[in-house]
Amino acid sequence: MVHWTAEEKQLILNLWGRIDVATVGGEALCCLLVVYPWTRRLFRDFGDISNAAAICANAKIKAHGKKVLTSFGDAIKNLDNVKDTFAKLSELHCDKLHVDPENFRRLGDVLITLLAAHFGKEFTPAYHHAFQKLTGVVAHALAHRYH
Ligand code: HEG
Repeated sequence: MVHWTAEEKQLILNLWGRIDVATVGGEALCCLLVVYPWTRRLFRDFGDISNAAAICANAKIKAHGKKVLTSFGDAIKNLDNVKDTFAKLSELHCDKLHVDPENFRRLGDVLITLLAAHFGKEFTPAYHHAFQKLTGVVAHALAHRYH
């Protein structure tokens, strides 16, 4: 089981409380689909996702990005029990959607890149470490059904 220090928890809660999940969520999903084009396959029925401009202007993509990041927020509320928190979501992503678990990691990396860009100097190595750990835990929990 993952152990969180009080400092790590505090860093995560602090930063999370200051982001707009709709904006960052939309940007994160947009970046994922632009940088890793094969992930677009899963979003074929979301309308026009044929190029970067279309993807980032697509309201369904934005709404879904918000949903994904809101769900990250649920993990943050349950840091000591992310596996159970994501049990149903893991079933959905693994059994039904067949998402390649590498993509959970990729989304986590995209998210960290966006946070670093947004917070600049404030995104110290301590924040980086805490968020690296968080995205790893989330990816691991979502991929649980594959293990
Ligand atoms: Mg997933 C649905 C969360 C990564 C593709 N994702 C969902 C839903 C949530 C969620 C909360 C809605 C579930 C529901 O309707 O009951 N996703 C989530 C998280 C992460 C993630 C927290 C974190 C890494 N998802 C992810 C990745 C892909 C993906 C990397 C694909 C590359 N998700 C995906 C698809 C759906 C969801 C295709 C269904 C969308 C739809 O048709 O509405």
